[in-house]
Amino acid sequence: MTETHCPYCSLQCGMTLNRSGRTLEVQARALPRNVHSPSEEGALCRKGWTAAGLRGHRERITTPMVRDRASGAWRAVEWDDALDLVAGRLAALREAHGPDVNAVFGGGGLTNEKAYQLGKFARIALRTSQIDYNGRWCMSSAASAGNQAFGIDRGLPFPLADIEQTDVVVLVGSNLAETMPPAARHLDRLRERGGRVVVIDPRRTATAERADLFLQPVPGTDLPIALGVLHLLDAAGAVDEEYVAARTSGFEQVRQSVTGWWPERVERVTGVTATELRELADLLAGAERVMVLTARGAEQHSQGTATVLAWINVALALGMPGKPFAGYGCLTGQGNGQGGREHGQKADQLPGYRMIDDPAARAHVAAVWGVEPEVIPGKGRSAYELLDALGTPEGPRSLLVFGSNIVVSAPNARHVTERLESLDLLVVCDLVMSETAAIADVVLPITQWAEESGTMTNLEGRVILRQRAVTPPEGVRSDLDVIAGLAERLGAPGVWSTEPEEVFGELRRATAGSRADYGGITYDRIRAEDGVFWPCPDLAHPGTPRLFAEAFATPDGRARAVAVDHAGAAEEPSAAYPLHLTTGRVLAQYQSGAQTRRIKDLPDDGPFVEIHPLLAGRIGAVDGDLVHVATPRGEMRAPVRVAETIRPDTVFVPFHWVGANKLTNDALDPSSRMPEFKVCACAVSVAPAAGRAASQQRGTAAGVRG
Ligand SMILES: Nc1nc2c(c(=O)[nH]1)N[C@H]1C(S)=C(S)[C@@H](COP(=O)(O)OP(=O)(O)OC[C@H]3O[C@@H](n4cnc5c(=O)[nH]c(N)nc54)[C@H](O)[C@@H]3O)O[C@H]1N2
Ligand SMILES: Nc1nc2c(c(=O)[nH]1)N[C@H]1C(S)=C(S)[C@@H](COP(=O)(O)OP(=O)(O)OC[C@H]3O[C@@H](n4cnc5c(=O)[nH]c(N)nc54)[C@H](O)[C@@H]3O)O[C@H]1N2
Ligand code: SF4
Ligand SMILES: [Mo]
Repeated sequence: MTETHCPYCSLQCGMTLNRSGRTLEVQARALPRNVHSPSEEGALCRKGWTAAGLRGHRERITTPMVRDRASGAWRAVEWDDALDLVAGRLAALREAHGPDVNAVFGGGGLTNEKAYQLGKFARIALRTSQIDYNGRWCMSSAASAGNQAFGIDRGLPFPLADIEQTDVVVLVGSNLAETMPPAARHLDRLRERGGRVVVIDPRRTATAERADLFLQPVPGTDLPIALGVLHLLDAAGAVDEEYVAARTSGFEQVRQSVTGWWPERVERVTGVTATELRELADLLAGAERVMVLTARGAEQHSQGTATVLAWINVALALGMPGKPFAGYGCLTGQGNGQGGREHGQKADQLPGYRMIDDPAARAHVAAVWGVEPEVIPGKGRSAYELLDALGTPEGPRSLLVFGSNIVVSAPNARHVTERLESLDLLVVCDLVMSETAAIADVVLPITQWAEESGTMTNLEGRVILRQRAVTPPEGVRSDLDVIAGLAERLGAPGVWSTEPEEVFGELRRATAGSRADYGGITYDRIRAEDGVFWPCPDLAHPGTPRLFAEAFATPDGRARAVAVDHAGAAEEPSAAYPLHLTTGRVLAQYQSGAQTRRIKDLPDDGPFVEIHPLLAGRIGAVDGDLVHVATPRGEMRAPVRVAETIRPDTVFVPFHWVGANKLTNDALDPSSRMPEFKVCACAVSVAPAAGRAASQQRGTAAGVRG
């Protein structure tokens, strides 16, 4: 029996794994029994229950593979040969073009130990500045806003169960009933207590079903909603002036900036009526405690950072951040979405959120790594900019991918796939032949979840431990082994342990004294305490479940209210592309689907296009018809799902299958470099030939029924 956590999302639900013969049985495990938050009964979603389905799966890769470019044929090779080949080519490229010719792409699903070691590997084994990761496409706008407003980026500055104790929770662009199903019980309990739930989403989702107030805006207009709410709060005298004076800076500019956002103007821009907006403002003005939570719906925009800042301003105006059971938080997404961004996978950061261009930070980390600070390169390119530069005269010519299925999940994916194909060398470490692995030159088979140990930091900033429960399949190695094997072959300085607990020891030293200080966290403590919240500077420190009670992490201790304005989506509807396209998730699939599409106990109905009956009527489609969706960047076909729950001017496509991202826009947020996954312009029509076939079938079915 092994105590561990789910392999998927940032909730990191507790699990117990039991081996019986060849099968691995999953049980929900109560978690956490932490003195700072109410104890929670165990719960898992469908993905968690079926997580053992990849164990012994016939599609697991169990030997390194090399692909012949000319014929496309794969051949199995020995590990030593594969690592020699990769290290040799990386060294030769570096010799010929300099260290920035090699690039690394990481993931927010990697353990803290892997993320840490990967950042170190890029900087002192490859000596490249070119490393970034898929978290840039996840919560980076909230991170950038959190840093600006609070001086720190911890997704939730309080335990998740605090939701139950607030009075009003506003969910801006989160569908947590489908993306973190066990968390929905917090909404239910809040409502049982008499609290209220507000949901803002262009679709009436399973989460919206739990809402007391549901606002259904045009995609990309959460920012003006926040401006309008603040306008009304100020007009009603509902701003907590004492708090604003004592705990914030910059609020007067913010107040000025919302004077023009009267409700009728907000209605014209967002589609949310003036009445609904007033209802929201009244609800907030009358509440003792308010919690504003954003997720990808609000953040994955070219104005994502500004949107989050606008909602933080609402929370500040109400005097909430730092108050018990209130404030602002971001619901991070990936299993290690929080820890994955703290330890140096980001192009501009070193472990512990130390900035790569800060001399003191470089000196601290260099000492831990056993190198001179000058060895550490400077800032690299952000995720999309890195991919966009691949194979260009100025850009990298090799890419090592650890924990991302770029071909499916990157925006403007057709273009990105072309860039990947233009590389001299593409190496993918994965469990399965993902769509990205399939176009690589070398694929290295990696251990998974129950086959290895390591820490993860969940959406609350709680550091937890995944423990090895089973022996990995023969031929498969950990990412830590790959990193160490390549570092050694590249003659890298420093220590390259393959033992997670040893790597964690080094990570503790590297983060000591930083914002995300793990100095006092050990594997034993995590086991004994069911997780430890950072910052935790020393062994005697209890950890920090709640931030900001006394001060914010800014130099003057005040939260910064930053005035922002509405710029709109990078691409507005036009005559040729008259509708809004948005993208997102369904309960049964995870991310690019590389793992969940292969699990036989999870329903995989394939991609679909969700539209409103009015739109369906206009284009002459009925449920199940094959439709064609086009944007200026690409097109896809999939069966249509007609649903009254979506705005009539909006089309929704889940991104778990190839296709959705051929459509999406690669416009980037100026500060977070987040691509605009959540809105662009599109056109939808019934796909000519197949549409006819579908309606003929329907005719037959109707005939039979008649
Ligand atoms: N089942 C499942 N769960 C997951 C994942 C998964 O792939 N599958 N992935 C995990 C990860 S990495 C993440 S980041 C989280 C994401 O968790 P969420 O952010 O909850 O997921 P999404 O479906 O991407 O987006 C949420 C909602 O945003 C809405 N939306 C679209 N455009 C807009 C807009 O302009 N404004 C507003 N307000 N809403 C908008 C969509 O309709 C959708 O219902 O989920 C995690 N959990
Ligand atoms: N259109 C659209 N696109 C989106 C989004 C959206 O809402 N809309 N959301 C974005 C968001 S929030 C995210 S987080 C990204 C996620 O998208 P991806 O980065 O593609 O994430 P995954 O599908 O989780 O990919 C993880 C890959 O790594 C493998 N893997 C799992 N564990 C390990 C490990 O320990 N080591 C190694 N080496 N490999 C491992 C898996 O098999 C899988 O192939 O997608 C983004 N793309
Ligand atoms: S909610 Fe997330 S962590 Fe929990 S079982 Fe489902 S996928 Fe796993
Ligand atoms: Mo994500």
